[in-house]
This record gives sequence, structure tokens and C-alpha cells, in this order.
Amino acid sequence: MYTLIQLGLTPFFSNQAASSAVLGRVAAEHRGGNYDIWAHNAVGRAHLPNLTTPDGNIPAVGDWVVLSGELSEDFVRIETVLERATCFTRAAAGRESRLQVIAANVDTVFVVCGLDNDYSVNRIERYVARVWASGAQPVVVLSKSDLDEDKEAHKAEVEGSCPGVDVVFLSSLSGEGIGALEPWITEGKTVALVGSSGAGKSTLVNVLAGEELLKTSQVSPRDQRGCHTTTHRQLAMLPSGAMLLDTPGMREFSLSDDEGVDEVFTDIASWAAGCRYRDCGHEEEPGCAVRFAVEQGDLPAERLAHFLALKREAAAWERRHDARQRKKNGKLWGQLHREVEAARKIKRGE
Ligand SMILES: Nc1nc2c(ncn2[C@@H]2O[C@H](COP(=O)(O)OP(=O)(O)OP(=O)(O)O)[C@@H](O)[C@H]2O)c(=O)[nH]1
Ligand SMILES: [Mg+2]
Ligand SMILES: [Zn+2]
Repeated sequence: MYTLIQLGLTPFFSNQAASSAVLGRVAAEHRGGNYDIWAHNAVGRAHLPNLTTPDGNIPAVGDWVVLSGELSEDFVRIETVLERATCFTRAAAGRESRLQVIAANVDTVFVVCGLDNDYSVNRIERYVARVWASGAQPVVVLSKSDLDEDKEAHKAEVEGSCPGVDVVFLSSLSGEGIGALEPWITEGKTVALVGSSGAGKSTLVNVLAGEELLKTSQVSPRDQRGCHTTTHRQLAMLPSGAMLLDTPGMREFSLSDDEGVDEVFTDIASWAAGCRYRDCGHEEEPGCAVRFAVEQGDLPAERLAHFLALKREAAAWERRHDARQRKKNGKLWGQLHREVEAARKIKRGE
């Protein structure tokens, strides 16, 4: 049982609610609008009858919410979702242009990547960009160091590709490097773990918790892929007083905007300051200092290629989203027009 402060409550959240409001934090989400809630010295369930709050919000794990009453009462409802301090989202799978909230109000995101077949610098860059966009601090956790002879070189490679981001390697099996996570797992802080299925996220949570809180399972021996063991997002309290938010492994996800991309590619941004045109796309434009840096061997061509690919991908998503939005607005106008026409007919007595 914990106080709200221990659960991570700060003035940013408490200032948004009346002092008499019953606050809680979403610890897990279940089907049918049911949520596990942590509140002041209480844990329990709350319900969201219409799947959204009266003001149209959908709570996510990590959210601070206003409850209709104490958790000890029957049928407690979630009334409001408080504004988020940070929010890690991704473009939802499928063609629909929708954003999915993966983790709300986390201080740090561990981007977990296995030092086995899972290892991919491009994927790490993509995740780190999303973390920068979320407002949380990214830390790259290279897991399964017991399987990798070149762990030092891989760590250096990731440090080079994500300037200013802490990178640690560790093994949940041997215990190597686990202590390096201490600065981020302190009392009242929340840390989300994201990455591919089988990267070792839940195993790491169990090691840090000192008990088997979460189910884990082996990656497939054939293609070394994980089998999506974790199926829902969930908070876990550590002995250190930090909260870990375990998430289901994600397949490749696309970027919904280019926020955070420049933060990962700060080197390209600083070369770009020398381009002739302020809005240089670093492709065909004359006087491009970025392409010049590549020609001079100061910037790896693959790094520029990946940067441009992420920018194009974000632009494509935004275009699709805009198109959908226009269609939706078009429908709305059509409906409004029909309603107005119907009202006129009634008025005219037709
Ligand atoms: N060799 C080695 N194996 C590890 C390590 N950490 C995790 N594993 C193994 O990797 C497999 C997958 O671990 P999980 O913790 O279930 O992976 P996950 O990231 O939670 O996967 P999903 O829940 O599917 O997203 C398990 O068989 C673990 O035992 C490690 O440090 N070293
Ligand atoms: Mg898992
Ligand atoms: Zn340029």
C-alpha cells in the first residue's frame, strides 16, 4: 500500500483536480473498460461504462485519473483523465491512421534491444525518436549481453547513432550490468520498457523486482523471434520504490510525425545549418552541406539514408492522416447539411 506521492503524484497532476477529488493511477487495463487502479493506500478496480470518460478520454496505463469514489466502494467509475506529463505513442498497426498510447506519465523509457538477432541500430533510432517526442528520457538497454562477444562495440555503435542518450548493456541471466540501471529506478519514478517481443523486457522486470511477477517465454529457436508473451501493459512496483511499466513486444511500427527525429540525428541537424536553403531536403538541392559531409566522409551515407527514410515515412503518415481527417470532416459537413435541410422542411411544413 502506497501514498500517492510514492505512486508518482506531483503538483503537475494534483493541481489539475479539486482537493476533495479521489485520485488514482491506472496500473493495468482489462477488456470491457475495466482497469486496475492504485490509489492512496488502496488497490482495486474501476470501470468505464462507455469506454470513454464523459469528456471523451480513454485512460492508458500510467494515467492519473479522478475516481467517482473510494476504491473500497462498489462500482467505482473513472470520471476524468488528468492531462499527461509525458505520453509515448505509436502509429497503430493497420492502415487506419490512429495513435495508440503505449505509456503515459513515465519519466524514463528503456528501449530494450537484445544483443542477439534482435539487434538493429535503425530500430533503436526509431524508438529513441519516439521517446524524445513523448517528453520522457530515453535509455537504451542492450539486453542478453551474455550472448554477445562484441557488446562493447555494439554499445559504442548505439552511442554514436543516438548522441546524448545513455546506453547500457546487461544480462538478466548473469546479472552483469543490472546495477547500471539504478539512477533511473528510484522511488516515485516510472519507467516503461519497450522493444520487440522476446527482447527480455519481462525477464528484466522480474530480475529488478526480485520475484517472478510476470510471465516470460523463450524465443522461437527457428527464427529467434519472440512469441508475444506479454499481452497487456502493466505497472509493477519495485523494492526500490520505482514503478516499471511492462509492455507487449511491438512489431515494426511506423512514425506518425517527425517529432524526435532531429534529436536523434543532431549531427545531421548541425551540418544542415550550412545548407544554402533553409528548407533543404538534403536530396537534390544545390549547396547542400549535409550531402557534402557525406562526400567528404564526415557523415556515413547510411545514416543520412535512414534519416531521410524516417522523415519520408512521417510525412506519408501525416498525408494519410490529413486525407482521412478531410474525409471525416466532409462527412460531418454532409450530415450537418442534411440536418439543416430537414429542419427547414419541417419549418416549411413539408
Ligand atoms: N541469454 C539470455 N536470455 C535472456 C535474457 N533476458 C531474457 N532472456 C530470454 O529471452 C526470452 C524472452 O524473454 P521475455 O522476458 O519473455 O521477453 P519480452 O521482451 O518480455 O517479450 P514479449 O513479452 O513477447 O514482448 C526468455 O526465454 C528469456 O529467458 C538474458 O539476459 N540473456
Ligand atoms: Mg514480456
Ligand atoms: Zn541540405
